[in-house]
Amino acid sequence: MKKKQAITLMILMLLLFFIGSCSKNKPVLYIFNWSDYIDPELIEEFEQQNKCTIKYSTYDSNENMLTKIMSSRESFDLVFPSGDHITIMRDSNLLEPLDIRKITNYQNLDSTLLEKAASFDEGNKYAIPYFWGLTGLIYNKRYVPDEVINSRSWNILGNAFFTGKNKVTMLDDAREVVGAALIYNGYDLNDSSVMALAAAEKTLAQWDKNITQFDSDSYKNEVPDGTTWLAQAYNGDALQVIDNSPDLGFILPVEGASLWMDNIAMLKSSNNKELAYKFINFLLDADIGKRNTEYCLYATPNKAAGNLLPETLKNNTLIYPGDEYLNKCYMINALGEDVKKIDKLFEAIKLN
Ligand code: N2P
Repeated sequence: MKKKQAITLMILMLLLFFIGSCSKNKPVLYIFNWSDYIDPELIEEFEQQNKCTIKYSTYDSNENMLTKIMSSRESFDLVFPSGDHITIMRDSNLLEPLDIRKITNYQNLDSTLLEKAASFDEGNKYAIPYFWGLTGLIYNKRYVPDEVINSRSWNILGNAFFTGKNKVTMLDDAREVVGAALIYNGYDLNDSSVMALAAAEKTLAQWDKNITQFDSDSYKNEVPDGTTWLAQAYNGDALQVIDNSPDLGFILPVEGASLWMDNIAMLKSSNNKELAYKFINFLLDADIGKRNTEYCLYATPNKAAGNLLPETLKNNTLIYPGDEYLNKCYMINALGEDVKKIDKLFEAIKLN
């Protein structure tokens, strides 16, 4: 009996050792992405297909992503910066030039959008377009009457209806907040001239009377539960929560909106570039891209994936607005040193 027990124990120990060494030997891919920006099922699928582990972390702004990358000892393989941050990170020598030959699904990308991406990534060397989108306003119809929304203007943020109620939020993002005020005043959101910023400052001082916080994530819970009634929001994030609640609405303001393209980029410091290439290629697969788009509800730059989308999604003008609206929108560009003027204005508003 004792002998039997000893043998069972030995087998158990061997088994544990085997399982332990297997998972230890599994390659690990470190991914750093915006929150709510991938269908979680796809992560599991990739792990199973490639017998690897994905360590997935999220951020809520380009600025926070960059700070963490520069300061943390953790090294990531793939990040998802917006266009202006591709330029900034490329110029800081943080990005790995991509070998397109290793990305066989690259041809699925829409060539028109690749041309647009070349405006922040000359020659399409460092960035693979992931999703593009626009920023607008999400609101809860249970609390905000139609009369307040009817103007469909950015200036709803300053409506006296909200004053003293602590029910309005804006994104924690200098380019988005100052950008909305610039667009409202008829300026390009990349305009950092004294005149443009003075107009934006005046508007923001007005809006700020209603703003309770600058936060890029909480509105996704707080607008549905009524803690917040109106919030500046990324279109896809807003549509993800609206999906579950008929009380919620989202508008793209009449004056126009910010337009951004987020991208997959590989860090120069990546320790697992081969696996990172595999993950990029996986995301660019037509069917995977379609499923990811259906989950995230952002516009896909993957033409093959886009073709597979259901008509309701293809025709959703809050995801794919027509040219008439897009012509009123501005892509957030890298501004070099001038961005400091925008950051300073934003910090002053936040301190108020
Ligand atoms: C995803 C938000 C990404 C949009 N949650 C910001 N570029």
